[in-house]
Amino acid sequence: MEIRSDLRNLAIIAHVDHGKTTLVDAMLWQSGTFRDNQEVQERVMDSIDLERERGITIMAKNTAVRYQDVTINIVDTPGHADFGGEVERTLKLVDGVLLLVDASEGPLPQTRFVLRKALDAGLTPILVINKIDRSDARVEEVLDEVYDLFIDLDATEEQLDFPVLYANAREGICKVTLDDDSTTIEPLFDEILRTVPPPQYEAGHPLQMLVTTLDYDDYVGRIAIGRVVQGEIALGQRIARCKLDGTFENVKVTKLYGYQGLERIEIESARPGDIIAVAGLDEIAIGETLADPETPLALPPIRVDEPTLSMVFSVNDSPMAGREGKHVTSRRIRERLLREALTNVAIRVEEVGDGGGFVVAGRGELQLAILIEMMRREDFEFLVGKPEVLTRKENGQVLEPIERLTVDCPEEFVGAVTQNLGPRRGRMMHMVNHGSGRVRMRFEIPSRGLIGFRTEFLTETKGTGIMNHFFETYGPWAGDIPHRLTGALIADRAGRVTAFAVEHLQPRGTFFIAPGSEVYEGMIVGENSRMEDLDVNITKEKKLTNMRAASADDMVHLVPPRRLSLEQAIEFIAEDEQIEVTPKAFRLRKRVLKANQRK
Ligand SMILES: Nc1nc2c(ncn2[C@@H]2O[C@H](COP(=O)(O)OP(=O)(O)OP(=O)(O)O)[C@@H](O)[C@H]2O)c(=O)[nH]1
Ligand SMILES: [Mg+2]
Repeated sequence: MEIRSDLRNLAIIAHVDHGKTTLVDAMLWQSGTFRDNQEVQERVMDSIDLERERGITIMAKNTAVRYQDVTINIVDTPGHADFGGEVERTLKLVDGVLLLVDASEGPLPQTRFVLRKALDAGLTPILVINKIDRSDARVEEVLDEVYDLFIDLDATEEQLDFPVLYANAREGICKVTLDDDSTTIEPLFDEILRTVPPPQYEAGHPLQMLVTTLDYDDYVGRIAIGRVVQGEIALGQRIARCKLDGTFENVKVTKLYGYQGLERIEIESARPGDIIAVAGLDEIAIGETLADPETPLALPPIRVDEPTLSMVFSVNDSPMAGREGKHVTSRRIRERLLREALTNVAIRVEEVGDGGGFVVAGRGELQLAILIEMMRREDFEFLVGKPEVLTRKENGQVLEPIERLTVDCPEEFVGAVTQNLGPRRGRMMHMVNHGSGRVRMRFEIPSRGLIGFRTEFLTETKGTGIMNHFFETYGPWAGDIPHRLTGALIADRAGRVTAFAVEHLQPRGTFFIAPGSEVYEGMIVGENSRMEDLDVNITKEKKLTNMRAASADDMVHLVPPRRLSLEQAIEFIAEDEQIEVTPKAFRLRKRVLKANQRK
């Protein structure tokens, strides 16, 4: 075996918000990637609009820095469980991982998920305990918890021998011991060079490159990104595309890129270990291998966990359809969804047929909500239905996805939270009271039972609770789970909402929309406090015979509407309800609009 001593490839993995993208900032700055006076945004790798708005990473991205004549390829991954597919596919690019753990929160569910994937892939870990500046940091304990986690995950002796570093990513400081006086990130770079194995390859082996990411460029078309595992690839070279169905196609490399900081730069050739992008391959897909046309050897395909949740996307047939969006036809929606399935390994799309729309399957509500949000920003208009879990049948038994849920909340709310989880079929597996006034509990719960839980949990714990969950396994169908216990308030005719009507109807429940909004028959305008649906005339005008003139006084009695976020709307809707998504708004509606056809 030969080695590339001038190269290291590593991924940064962690639970949500433990500081991955912030640490990459520090590595970019301190490796001299930016000019001193260059204006660079914080968390620069979070380059997608939605990532900046929500402060989370959605897509894994790679960058490269130079340190002491060594190129270090760094892959920043998302920490949220719904984007776990991103982590699984990018682990194919690297030989080592930086496992980041928050010095106060310690390992959390997604830490476990990503570490399990990394250990299974045989990658070499480096532990970085981050946020040591936090006043509630408990570094020693957290370190013990991480050892326990490694043991629990059956780490090998070698993997258990991981180096430990301590960091304040925000200040760009990394230390070998808690009390050394390092003021830079250098100890981290040194440890990476020492610990992460350099890429290995066989001299003279024919080309093999695994495609793990697709990108698109208006000029050069589809771009395949991945790691050269064996052999060399050069501009103009004829290569073989090993397709997923086992067939081959000969193609030519018309553009080749490498990475330097945040830029993609044109290169002439690449060698084993390099992370590169290849353009000029029209139909290339993730998981395919680019190989030598004489000896086309496909690499093992990328395996990711199956989707657990699906939603039906369909053409908007509401009375206000086509007013706010540009792309409204089934054909456009299909194209867009298929493109998503192509580039996103954790999304599946299936056509229902007969205009019934498309079943879009993913890892969770957030992942699907992000897709909906992206499409609406691209001027799409469509309907989505209630999320449903994907069940399986084994030996005649129906199985459903079961998640591991971790809840952390003040002691006083433990009763309320466990009571809420009962009917949702949550089973408590573990409970620790750190003695700090907060309690941490672990449950096993069907994915179904989690729909709508987050909102209720935050209300119950007055916003102080923290919860995390991720898919664990398929288990026997747990039985009925009640969804929403309330009915909907539904507009019984088209028109504009009046303050007069809202004032008289508001004792019935909570409204989602304000006076002046346009409504149509069958549109959901609020939540009934009772179990059944209620059709209401929300457009009623004050009778002219009523002599008292409308005054500002009338407005004072209106309770402000409860504006649902997209995620809340997804949690709220029942089976016979849909969300109408447009670039300007989302409206809730009954699937059957006419009141007399609904009963
Ligand atoms: N106090 C403190 N805060 C930090 C530190 N590192 C990061 N943060 C903060 O933690 C928050 C999350 O940081 P990110 O870098 O976005 O975390 P992430 O792991 O990339 O998050 P996801 O990609 O969404 O999983 C931000 O508000 C950071 O400013 C640190 O060392 N100390
Ligand atoms: Mg991030």
